[in-house]
Amino acid sequence: MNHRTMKNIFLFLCSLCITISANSQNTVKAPEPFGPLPTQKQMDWQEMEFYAFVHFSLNTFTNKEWGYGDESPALFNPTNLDVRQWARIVKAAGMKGIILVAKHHDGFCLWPSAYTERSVKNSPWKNGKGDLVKELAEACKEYDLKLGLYLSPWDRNRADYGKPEYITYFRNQLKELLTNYGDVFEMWFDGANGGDGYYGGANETRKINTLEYYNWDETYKLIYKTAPKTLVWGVGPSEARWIGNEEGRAGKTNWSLLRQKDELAGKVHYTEFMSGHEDGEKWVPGEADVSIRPGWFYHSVEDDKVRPLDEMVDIYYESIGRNATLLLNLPVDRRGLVHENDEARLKELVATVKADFKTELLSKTKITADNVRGSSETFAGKNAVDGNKNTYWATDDNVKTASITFEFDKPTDINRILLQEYIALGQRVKAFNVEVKVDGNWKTAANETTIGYKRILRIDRVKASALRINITDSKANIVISNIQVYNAPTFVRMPEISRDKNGDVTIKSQDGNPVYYSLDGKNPTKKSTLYKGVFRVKKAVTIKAVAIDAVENISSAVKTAKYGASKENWKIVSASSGDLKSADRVIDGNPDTDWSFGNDQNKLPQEIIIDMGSLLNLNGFTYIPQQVGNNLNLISNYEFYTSTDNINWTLQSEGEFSNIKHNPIEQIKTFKKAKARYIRFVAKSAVAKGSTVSIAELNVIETL
Ligand code: FUL
Repeated sequence: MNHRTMKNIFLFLCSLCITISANSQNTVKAPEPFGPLPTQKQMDWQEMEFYAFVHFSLNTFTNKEWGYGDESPALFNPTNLDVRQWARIVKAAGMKGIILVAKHHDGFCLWPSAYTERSVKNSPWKNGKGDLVKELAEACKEYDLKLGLYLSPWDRNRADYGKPEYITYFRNQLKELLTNYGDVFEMWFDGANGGDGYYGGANETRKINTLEYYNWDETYKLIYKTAPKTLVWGVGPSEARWIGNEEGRAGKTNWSLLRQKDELAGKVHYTEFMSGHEDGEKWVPGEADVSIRPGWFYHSVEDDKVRPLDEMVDIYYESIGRNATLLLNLPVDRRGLVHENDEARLKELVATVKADFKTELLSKTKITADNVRGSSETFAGKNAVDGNKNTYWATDDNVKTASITFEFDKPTDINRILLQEYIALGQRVKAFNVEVKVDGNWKTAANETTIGYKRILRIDRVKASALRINITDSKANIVISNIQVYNAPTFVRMPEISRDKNGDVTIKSQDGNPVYYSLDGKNPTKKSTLYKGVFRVKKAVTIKAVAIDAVENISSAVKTAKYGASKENWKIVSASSGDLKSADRVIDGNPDTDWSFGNDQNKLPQEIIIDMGSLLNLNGFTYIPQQVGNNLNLISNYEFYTSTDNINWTLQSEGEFSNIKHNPIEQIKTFKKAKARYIRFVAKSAVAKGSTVSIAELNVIETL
């Protein structure tokens, strides 16, 4: 063989090598999809991540959470309604859309429906010429936001509710909403259904079988025919599910899958929605809904009860950070505006989140994955940090455990880890952990389960020279589209304040930081009184406290606790049943302890009488329902009486604790001023079937 021939053979072999390696690149196929998959509509929806809810209707003007159905449309009279203000605030917060409650359970419609007189057309707002859905649709367009709508399946006003005619009415309204206002990104069907109501004057209780009555299959067909781009949420064979609580929190384990067939057969308890079902047969991702205040509708008594920043930040991490979307309610007030306090809190939340995710730290690291699909660049570890949502790190078929390691060029402070699966191919990861290399030693920083579309972990800050993600269990081979790491600024948590029956105040800082407080209503600083131990304040007082990180000199948000006069002289006089020895829990100042009365033998109503020890001027009371436990014993209808002598009683307030089942918050009821020494609280009906009811705390609202 001459030199030339050898060279030719050499060149031939080289080109063969290149071809083989090029082929091996090209022939490494993408992973096969696994299990139930999202539709494009569901993926686009999931990427919206954060959007707003607006509850604004007759309830805003009647100060209720649920209207009975007999309220006059004439009460709907906002003085300064400005949907562009809503849109501006929502847009500035980086939210991607607004879901408006077009009709709540009382049946009042915010658009001039052709099928009812119970709408804005019979309200003084714009002399009956207004159409709020239209106005909001236009504002959303202007601000590049998507519009979603809530149409309550339950209607406490309609005489035909419970009959087939109502279903025709309901579907007609659906058609109106889905055809007259442009694209609707989400249609929201709430699960609350059947119960007492006005029902055209019948004033009775009507129970329906939600799953059968609405014939959801037909209703959904109609929706998809009219508006194929609309994603349907909630009851029926929906494309997204409730997260199982109204606190905006998803489970740490959160599958975007659901055994929806079982659910439609009534076999799934709603608490399972927090985590979905690993073996679910359909892609039904979770949406976490929560109001920025305790209630869904605006109540001026809640102006100082806007959820604290600490809670809002937790909600963010426990919804969007746990593979759910976040639907945050802004209850529009009687002016027709998002309240200043709510806007301010939202801005604080957004600023915190922005600061937390300011600088990504992995993109400059050295990356090694211990398994890369077909050893191909197309599926290498670097694809998880390239900022491209369509590229990913993937492992070989059947490789369900694998590690990816990131080495920093120098030890780096880190405390946030963000992971995303490439969900177009299904949700796979069942378990993973995170290790950090500190001072040359590997240690575990987190042990977790699912990832899904997005998972964000908050870990204690560590100075790591390297980070390793170990996927320890997966349904199929691993497909990770994004991994990011951040060093969020120190977040100092607010202190907890509690006061017992005798007026003894305890303040606890959660991270052992020093606490400073004030009793004069002013915001405390480092110059205020340093908390050194329990102190006593018997009179009505507003306590404000902050924790200050001693090292970094960073302050927490201000914790505010308002108390009436101490309950030192309060005594339980009598109760119609129950263990009286422990009845003191109703007045012990601690919402985490409760007292039960009534049981299956002792039918409701049941009542408790309290002596407050002296004559007080009252104009309201609050009932804190049982807070601790799984099946809470909640009161749904009540009467509240006052007396100066424990003989003659005056009924001051009666009614329902609306929506207490899904949102068991402190219930605040106000009435006209009354002098009283004794109060009598009657539980008329319970949420659960039995007749055991429970009270965590009763308080009175004093007036001058
Ligand atoms: C609940 C309803 O009953 C509430 O009033 C509110 O609309 C909330 C978002 O859903 O179940």
